[in-house]
Amino acid sequence: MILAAFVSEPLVERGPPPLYLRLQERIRRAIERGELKPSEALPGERDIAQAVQVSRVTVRKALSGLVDAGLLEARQGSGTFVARRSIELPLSRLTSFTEDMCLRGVSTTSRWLLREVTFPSPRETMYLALSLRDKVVRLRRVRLAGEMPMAIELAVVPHCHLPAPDRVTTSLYAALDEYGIRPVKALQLLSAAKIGKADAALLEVEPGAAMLTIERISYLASGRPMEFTRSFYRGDTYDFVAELNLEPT
Ligand code: 16G
Repeated sequence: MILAAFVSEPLVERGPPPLYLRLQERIRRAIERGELKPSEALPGERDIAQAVQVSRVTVRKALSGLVDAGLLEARQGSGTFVARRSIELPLSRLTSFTEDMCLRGVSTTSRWLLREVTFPSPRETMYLALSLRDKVVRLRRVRLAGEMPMAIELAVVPHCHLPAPDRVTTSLYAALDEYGIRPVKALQLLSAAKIGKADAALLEVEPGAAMLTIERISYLASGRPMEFTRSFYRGDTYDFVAELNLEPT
């Protein structure tokens, strides 16, 4: 069995802090560095104990402390796993991916899959209320939070609103802001799906894993649609929160 880097060296008793706390520190660091990924299984207690040369009681104490701290999850009968780190996103605020992540202290990057100026599909023409001669900018990206791929996002914007698509580096909304354009309203459609093979590779999950699809049409203050997006979010990294208010009577 190949053991993870965090158990590659024995822990040597050298006075305080106690061994279980030092083992916890190693696991914590391995999670922070991404050597242990969310939902990844840890080696069994016995393997860890042998590899770092401490007793199983010490390993159990270290793991149960990390389970209590929410960093690990103990699953009955199947072992100990790195906890899923899910990000809660509000459903009622019109923010961009970059702004949402920034609020959570996470930096974002994009892996570009497509950036083109082209004619819209019939559906896009309809969603964006375009004429058959209008062109659109089509952007397709894998959106990452830190090192982790979170979503695949297709954004379609009328070319007249984004004459220079190269201006979109990290954030589409920041680039639109530069043209003085900002959506003030959006309609979203949420649905559940299973991820296909090609997208699974992009999001580094197993084919068939659960996904959340969100389609959004955003509107300018004038009522004109300015963006159609279709995003596939990894089901294990997002929770969406909706705030519900009583309609004033
Ligand atoms: C969000 C929006 C998407 C928008 C993008 C802009 C949802 C479901 N979708 O992902 O419509 O295009 O933010 O993000 O919230 P950016 O400015 O970071 O490129």
